[in-house]
Amino acid sequence: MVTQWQDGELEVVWPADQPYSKKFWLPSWMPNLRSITDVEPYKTVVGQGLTSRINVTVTYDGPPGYPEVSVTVSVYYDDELIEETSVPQMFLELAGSVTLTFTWNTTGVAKGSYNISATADNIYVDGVVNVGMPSDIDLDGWITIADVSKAAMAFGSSPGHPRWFPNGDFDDDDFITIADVSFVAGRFGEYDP
Ligand SMILES: [Ca+2]
Ligand SMILES: [Ca+2]
Repeated sequence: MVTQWQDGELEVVWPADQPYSKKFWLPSWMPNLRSITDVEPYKTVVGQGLTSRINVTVTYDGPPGYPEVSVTVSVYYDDELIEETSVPQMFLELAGSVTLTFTWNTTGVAKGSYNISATADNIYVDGVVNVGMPSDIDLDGWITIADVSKAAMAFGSSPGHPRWFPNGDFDDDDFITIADVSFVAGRFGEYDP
């Protein structure tokens, strides 16, 4: 007996003396069940040559037994690939949703504003990250007291803290330390050529 449960899903049940059934997914109708549901860059401003992390959440929203063994998750700035990785399908089905952290190294990336997106069975665009002169937190082309004070005001903070300011975490270690404040203070007076 053959039953169609939904578009693209057929179940074949063998006669009673052969107790066995199998569901088939028809590739051309395969739905977007492994969806990117969130893209979250840690920073909105990153110094050229420095790194920023990007969290990408992929969610499985279908019945068990999806035929693919893994899903490839790719993250992009505009049309350029940052990195891709694959998640085992079985793990995704068990967990329901998985958040992956990618690291974007902006070495060689032109200064400018970029849309961040990720793909799995779908594409999800979220968040704009500006690549600028390192330490120029406010993107005005100069390293001024405004930039220094933004980092200094966040001194001692980490994620979850009310003064946490990821754009000032130049070394991406989840802490605004003396190293971060020194990084911007040491460039005081520089301007974007
Ligand atoms: Ca500035
Ligand atoms: Ca830091």
